[in-house]
Amino acid sequence: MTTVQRFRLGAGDALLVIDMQRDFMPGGALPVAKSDALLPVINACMHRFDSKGLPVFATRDWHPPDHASFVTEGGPWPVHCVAGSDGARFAEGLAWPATLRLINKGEQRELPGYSAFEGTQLRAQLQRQDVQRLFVCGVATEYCVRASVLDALKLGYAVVLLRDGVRAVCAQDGARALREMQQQGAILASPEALQ
Ligand code: VGL
Ligand code: ZN
Repeated sequence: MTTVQRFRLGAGDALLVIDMQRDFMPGGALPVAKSDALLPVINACMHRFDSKGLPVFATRDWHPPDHASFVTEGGPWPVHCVAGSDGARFAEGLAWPATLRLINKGEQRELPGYSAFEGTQLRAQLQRQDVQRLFVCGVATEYCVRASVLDALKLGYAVVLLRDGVRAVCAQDGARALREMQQQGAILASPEALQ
């Protein structure tokens, strides 16, 4: 028998939504398969946090046009999420809370910018709000979700990864990243387990 772990949300908890932008949706410049299926799951999670007065953070991949990760610059990725472009806009259909805290990342040309903590004010903002536990969802599991989760764990945050709230570019790499994050201390939870 498996026991379903439930999470009672309260002070010290925050939701972190990673890179739910058009370029990562089906049809975008760097599509993540079935990432649009995350929209209702993430909307439900955002509503749950917001209705309890708990903070919701959202990251945007927000690159300069000559970012070093682009194929045009010798990097691995198609040009994506150029700051201010259509592809960098949030996916249609997300019900953001009025109090959404926005974090731009990947703004420095030479840095990969996978992690929500790299070159951003996220940690300072979390400290200001006394956040100790982060619930994480978004894309892509094996890149920006992974890097953000591993950094959060290193910084001492408890991390709950929302199953069905994340999608990978490559399913196999995504599964490996999930195992790695769990090994490093992240807990995998179903969004329905949030109370
Ligand atoms: C991402 C590849 C390049 C992500 C961002 O959001 O996971 N992946 N830039
Ligand atoms: Zn990127």
